[in-house]
Amino acid sequence: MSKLQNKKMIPPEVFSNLKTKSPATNSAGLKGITSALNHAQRYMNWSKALKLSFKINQKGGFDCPGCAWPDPDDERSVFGEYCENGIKAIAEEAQNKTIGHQFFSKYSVNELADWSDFELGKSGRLAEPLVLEKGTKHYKPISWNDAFEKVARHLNGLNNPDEAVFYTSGRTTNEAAFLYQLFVREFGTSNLPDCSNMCHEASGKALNETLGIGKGSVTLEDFYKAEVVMVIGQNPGTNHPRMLSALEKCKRNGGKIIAINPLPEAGLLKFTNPQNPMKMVTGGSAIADVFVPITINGDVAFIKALLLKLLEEEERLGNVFDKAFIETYTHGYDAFVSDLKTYNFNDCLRQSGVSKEVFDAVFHLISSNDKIIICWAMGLTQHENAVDNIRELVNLLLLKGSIGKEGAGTCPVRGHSNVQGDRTVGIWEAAPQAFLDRIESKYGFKPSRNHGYSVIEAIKAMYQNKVKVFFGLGGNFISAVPDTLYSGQAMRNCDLTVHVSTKLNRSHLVTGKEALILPCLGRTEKDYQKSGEQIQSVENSMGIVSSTKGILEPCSDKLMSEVAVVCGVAHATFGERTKINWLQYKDNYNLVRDDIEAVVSGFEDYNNRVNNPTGFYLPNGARVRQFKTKTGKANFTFNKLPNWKLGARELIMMTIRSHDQFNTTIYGLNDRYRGVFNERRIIFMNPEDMVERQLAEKQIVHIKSHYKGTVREAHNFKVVGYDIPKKCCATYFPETNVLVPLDSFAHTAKTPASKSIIVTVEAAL
Ligand SMILES: Nc1nc2c(c(=O)[nH]1)N[C@H]1C(S)=C(S)[C@@H](COP(=O)(O)OP(=O)(O)OC[C@H]3O[C@@H](n4cnc5c(=O)[nH]c(N)nc54)[C@H](O)[C@@H]3O)O[C@H]1N2
Ligand SMILES: Nc1nc2c(c(=O)[nH]1)N[C@H]1C(S)=C(S)[C@@H](COP(=O)(O)OP(=O)(O)OC[C@H]3O[C@@H](n4cnc5c(=O)[nH]c(N)nc54)[C@H](O)[C@@H]3O)O[C@H]1N2
Ligand code: SF4
Ligand SMILES: [Mo]
Repeated sequence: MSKLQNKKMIPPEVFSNLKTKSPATNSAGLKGITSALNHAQRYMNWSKALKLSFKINQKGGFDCPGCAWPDPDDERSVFGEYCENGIKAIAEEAQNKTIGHQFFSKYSVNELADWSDFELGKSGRLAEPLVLEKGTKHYKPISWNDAFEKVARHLNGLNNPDEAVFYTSGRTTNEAAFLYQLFVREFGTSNLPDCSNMCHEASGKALNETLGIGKGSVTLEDFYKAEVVMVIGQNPGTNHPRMLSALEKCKRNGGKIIAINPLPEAGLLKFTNPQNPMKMVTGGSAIADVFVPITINGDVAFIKALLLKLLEEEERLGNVFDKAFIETYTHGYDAFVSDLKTYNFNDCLRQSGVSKEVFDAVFHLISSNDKIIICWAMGLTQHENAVDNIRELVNLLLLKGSIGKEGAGTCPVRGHSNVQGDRTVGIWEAAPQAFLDRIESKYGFKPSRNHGYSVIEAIKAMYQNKVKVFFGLGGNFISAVPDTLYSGQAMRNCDLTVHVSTKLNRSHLVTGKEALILPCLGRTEKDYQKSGEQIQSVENSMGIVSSTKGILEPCSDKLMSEVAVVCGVAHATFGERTKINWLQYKDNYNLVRDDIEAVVSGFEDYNNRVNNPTGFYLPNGARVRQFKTKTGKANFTFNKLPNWKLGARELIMMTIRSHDQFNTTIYGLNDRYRGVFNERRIIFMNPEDMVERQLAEKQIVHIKSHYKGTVREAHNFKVVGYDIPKKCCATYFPETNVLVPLDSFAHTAKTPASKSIIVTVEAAL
């Protein structure tokens, strides 16, 4: 592969103008509000911004397109239920500027590939369908019909349906997602990789095996009643800002917060509630009662140390474990205890990098309480032993009986606003056979019973020319996936790549031999169809399904809803050979919800209940101690300590989000809470590690990752000294995805291990 080609796949390696300050010690508050308003004002007009901020997350309003944190069932603030990043997410979508054929006749795909992700995003909303024909370098307009026909021609020309891959990002609503998977299954494949494969897949795997449901068990009310909330491997101040309000309320009610993170994230330390005018004046609340500066991937070691001490205390005093719960509801306790006893407390604590003093503070809180909630996100799921991380947390909750009771349980905090709902309605390359049975009996075709490709498998198959068509419903595949250069080549090997998108991104520029951009409506926009204005629905991180309805006029009259796009593609692909009347769904989304009700359990009376202002809860066995596992009980598991070792010059690197991005969408170049301004090409390092390598603050370095003898390189990053454990370092995603080895992923879940990359850092000469 030529160097030039490489460069077109990754963000340009140029610097802006790095400025650093001491990291913030408080989150949200007035600065959060001003930052959000500045952002809104820069890209939207004021009346639009105001209208949106009052309707966001309100009963009957639209669901925030940001993260999947739930809305309070009652007491919603009249100022709007939103946060700084929610406002940024809608400002990004509801931009004034649009781009169409004139923009693309001016700039070739190669020119655009030299733009930064920030610049690509700021170019405006995609306003008309576009095609990149074979051998050409400029996108041109295409009619919707011709676009659908082109997709259909490619799909129908394949030797076998498994030569196509259908990716989903997690913003897609239940209605669009259900139809999409139905179309894919009728087409004949299970190739439905999704962003979840890179996100909470490990949580789903671990929780299904241990508790019989791949989702969390708590509700917002539980947060208000918990005695202890452990926030581990998660940065809520940036990524789930309104979670801080729940933590604040928990503390007001006497709860304690333990934060376990290699970085002292501002949101974990102190928070000023922007919805509370009094707090804005008085300066906010401290959040974490105990902060645990753990080494990257030291979590199993730390939790094991905790389990060992708890066992010791239980054997001494007999009042630490919930023996009645263990007896009635769990399986495998004795074997678990024998396995645990093979580990040594001091070794575990040493491996976690945590001091005895901090350990004791955590131990005290856990041993003396039993209403415990554990929240986690990507800091636990993106490691080779990610499934072990989560199973070990479940072991802890089971010992304490902290599951299926008030104020206690599991809380995997989901990322994209409907990533959980997409899985519920069938976006799953490994869907359960019972679900496929119901599809077969409702629609009369035989869905493929084989497991399809997950993200990593899809990339390999494309690279090996086993896949010819890539279709993406939302997302930015090429920037989100690991091993950018390999994956970019995989994309280029396809005959056709199609993206249903709202905004321009790198995946529109690293294409197959032909490419289509199909522009769609966003969450904030009204969706007019034959039967009138449509509502759609989403499921949040706590299993509540609620409606969402846009309030702005669409930014262009050439957009289609995702539902209409899926119906159009299906109709063109199947023609007369289907029994399903594909076009009727787009005229009236009630029909889609009727079908979801018929196929997916928990959706009884969907069309009525979706109008309930606070939505409705889906059934959740773990919440009521019905564990639908193979043993019929909650299962204890054995989890080994990770066994990677660093060479003398090596560091372990995590790829994280700045405060100014939503995944691959870059809102701005600041990471205010971490004191970094105007630059993303940085590497956070421990000052002692810098001295050992003779690296100065802001020095330019190259980073090399080392995996099973293969070296991957990312060039031109500036060093920023930071309060991070020794031998650990951090960079931003997606700039360093080029360093994440495709073959380094979580066992069984296949989540790329993008939080534990072994690297060396060298001064650029
Ligand atoms: N504003 C905004 N909101 C978002 C997103 C966004 O990009 N921007 N993305 C959305 C999505 S899709 C997701 S999945 C979530 C992501 O939400 P997070 O998981 O909070 O996001 P990351 O930045 O990946 O942060 C991971 C955190 O884990 C810590 N960490 C890393 N490695 C380890 C480890 O080995 N052990 C421990 N204990 N901690 C570790 C990091 O220091 C960091 O604080 O946010 C969602 N919400
Ligand atoms: N190194 C590293 N890699 C990671 C991660 C990490 O922490 N580190 N995190 C992983 C995680 S958790 C995730 S979830 C993935 C994210 O992977 P993706 O979901 O694929 O990526 P996003 O950046 O969220 O997608 C943004 C694009 O979605 C489109 N879009 C936005 N809104 C809509 C809409 O309403 N409809 C449609 N059709 N399109 C829309 C826009 O065109 C936008 O450019 O990345 C993963 N990759
Ligand atoms: S916490 Fe998440 S869902 Fe709520 S307003 Fe903020 S970004 Fe939106
Ligand atoms: Mo995610």
